[in-house]
Amino acid sequence: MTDLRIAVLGVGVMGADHVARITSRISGARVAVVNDHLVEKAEQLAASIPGCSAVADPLDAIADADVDAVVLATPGGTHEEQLLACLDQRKPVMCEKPLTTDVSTSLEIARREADLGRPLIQVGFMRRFDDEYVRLKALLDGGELGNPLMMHCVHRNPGVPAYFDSSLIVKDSLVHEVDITRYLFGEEIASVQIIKPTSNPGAPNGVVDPQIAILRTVSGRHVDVELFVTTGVAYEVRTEVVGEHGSAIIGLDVGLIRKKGPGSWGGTLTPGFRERFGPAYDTEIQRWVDAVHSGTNVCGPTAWDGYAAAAVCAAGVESLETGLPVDVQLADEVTSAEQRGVRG
Ligand code: ISE
Repeated sequence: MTDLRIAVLGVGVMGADHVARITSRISGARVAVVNDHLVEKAEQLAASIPGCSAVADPLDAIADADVDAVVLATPGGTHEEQLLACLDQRKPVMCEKPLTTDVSTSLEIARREADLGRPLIQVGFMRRFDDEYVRLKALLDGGELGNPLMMHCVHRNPGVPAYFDSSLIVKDSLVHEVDITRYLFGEEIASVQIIKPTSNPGAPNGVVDPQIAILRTVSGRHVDVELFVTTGVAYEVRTEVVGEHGSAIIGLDVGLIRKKGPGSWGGTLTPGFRERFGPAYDTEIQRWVDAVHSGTNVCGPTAWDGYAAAAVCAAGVESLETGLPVDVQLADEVTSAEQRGVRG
């Protein structure tokens, strides 16, 4: 089997991470091309990887004859054009969330891919590859908790980049709980409400943080999410499902607990999402590489999942304004896409 030749577009935080993992931990693939709007950064990175070149234009990188597949880690605003180019070139693509930055273009992308008759786009909702979430899903699917009734989630970041605003807390952070709710419960989200508690004085001026999101699924299940992205403490993602016959919780961060000195004990806090979900990203990319080799191209969240998440987040952003529950508007194809079994 010859190595899959991957172009990584955008080599900032996530892209650089993917370049490192493909180069050192993923089998059956190598980074053939890198691209970034900071051309010098891409050139420096390419120079450190055998057989890799820097291509200045992302569309040229996608069209490059020496590229078999693409990892998109560019800013969301560029995804539409780059995904369309991947579809035109029939090249499999692992797209970091968001699929695109608005609902209508996300739907357009999912429809274009469907018209081609074969999946090419996987969306980077990495939690589906995390060992704890996989075990929680298996527990629910095995029926041990009976019918799941509620889910309580905590999503805390020690801090976020300076460009973060209140709506990004919905579209960039809550989007993970949106995807995991659809994944764990296997049904769509019908409405979203965002509640605004007293703001953290440490949050940048005008940014509503924390937020509480209330999601209601089509069958009436309740999901609440505490979103707090300026805690200054640690990366904390907890998920507790409560069912008819008990409950299950993940994300307690209980690694090694050490006792030291008089009167003190404790463990280590997780600093960020790359540390918390590092093994999940490795699994996600390895399985995706294997799926591309096998010709199935997609082994996880699809373009339809990316579109559905965008639709739920759009309702969330509307609720941020009004404080009221907002119904999610979904195109009919979402259900049929799931029935075709393309959902991860
Ligand atoms: C970031 O983009 C992520 O994907 C992280 O998982 C999330 O915790 C963070 O809030 C986002 O900004």
